[in-house]
Amino acid sequence: MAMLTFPSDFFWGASTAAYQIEGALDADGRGPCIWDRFTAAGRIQDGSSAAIACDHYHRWAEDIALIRQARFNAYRFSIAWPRIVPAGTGAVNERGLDFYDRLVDGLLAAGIRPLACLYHWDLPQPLEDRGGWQNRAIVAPFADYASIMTRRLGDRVKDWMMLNEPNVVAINGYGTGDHAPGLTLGETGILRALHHQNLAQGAALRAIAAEHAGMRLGTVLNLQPSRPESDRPEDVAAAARWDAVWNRVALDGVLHGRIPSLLAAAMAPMVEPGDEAAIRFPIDLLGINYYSRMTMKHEPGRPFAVGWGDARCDRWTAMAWPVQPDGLYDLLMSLRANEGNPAVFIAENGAAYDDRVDADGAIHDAERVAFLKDHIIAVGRALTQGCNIKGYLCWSLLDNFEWAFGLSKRFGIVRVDYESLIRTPKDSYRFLSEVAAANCVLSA
Ligand code: IFM
Repeated sequence: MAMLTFPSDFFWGASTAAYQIEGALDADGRGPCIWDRFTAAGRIQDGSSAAIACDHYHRWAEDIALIRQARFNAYRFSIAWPRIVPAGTGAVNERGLDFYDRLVDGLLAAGIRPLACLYHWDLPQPLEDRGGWQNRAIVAPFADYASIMTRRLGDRVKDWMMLNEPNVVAINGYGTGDHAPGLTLGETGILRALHHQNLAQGAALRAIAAEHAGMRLGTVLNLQPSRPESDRPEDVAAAARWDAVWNRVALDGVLHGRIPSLLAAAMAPMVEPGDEAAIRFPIDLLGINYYSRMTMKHEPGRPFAVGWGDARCDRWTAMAWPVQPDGLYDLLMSLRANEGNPAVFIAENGAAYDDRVDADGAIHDAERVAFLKDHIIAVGRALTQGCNIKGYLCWSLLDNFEWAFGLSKRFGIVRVDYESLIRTPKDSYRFLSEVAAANCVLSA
């Protein structure tokens, strides 16, 4: 047994996203977003919606108490763009801003560092009606929204993340169509959505930096190492191409202002002179979402001719994702070796399981405890190797609306009963709370 101790300024906590927990979709002047439309079109697998979700919009104080009682010192939340600029451009909704004022004041009063994320997938529908992330004209509205938020909360919120998982927005929203807005535009649509997010992010970062000093600015990417299923040259090529799409467009964009060479030809029609400089920005903090590795194989007929391979793993989550904590270690080490060891934090890491509620109401989610522990150990090992890791936030504080899966997949360390809205901390909540309080973990 060895004890892995974390740096004294390491932060611990949980992440959430507005659309997945807030509910109150019609409250206080909020405008429609693409996920409202997608849900109304019957695209959610279990037929549920986020209309109430965890009702966090009304129960935020109770949720802050849960974070405080867990002895977490950090919390990442996202801001719902349609609450702030309901039409996507133009009038600002004061009552939307008031909600995030209350939330931030509550977090600070509880001694919790707020990390705000500007875009976690709830695009105002009027912007989608004008092409959404396919339309380069989205850059200015996003930068304006970033300025509105940082002017309002910047005296209290010092950590600002621009985007969450731009690759999923592009691939699932505009490629496979299983996320809002549900479009199937193939490779070109995927790459265009990625490039326009990069541009919007660059413009937002510059707008904030021009007005505020002393903020930690960053973004959140789900970097997942991509491996070939076999040594066959076509699988090796497929994994490399997927790495370029999934990881490198976003990572190389912000860190280096570079379009991956493998995609240069495909992206040439959408890249204008000056774009490479515009997407690069010296961020202070890179959020990493990690769930598993990706095993890829050549599959003609798919976008990029890449399909899923066989992961060969003996542990799986309820999302059918393999449990591979060593992939997180490898990823952190590769950022150290190849990217100049940037300051990073784990912005999401967690697992859905089919939790069982015992007769006494307890949820002994041993698999989730093991998942979190193994990944925290991977983070600790990477720290001992000199990786520049600042914090660990699990996904997620609460069971919530898991996008196209609706309410059927539970990622929370706190169970939410969607009838009564009662919150019940699971064993994983207690585990993470102990790790946070001790600032160390026992590694087998
Ligand atoms: O729920 C999502 C989150 O919104 C983005 N990252 C992955 C999570 C689990 O699928």
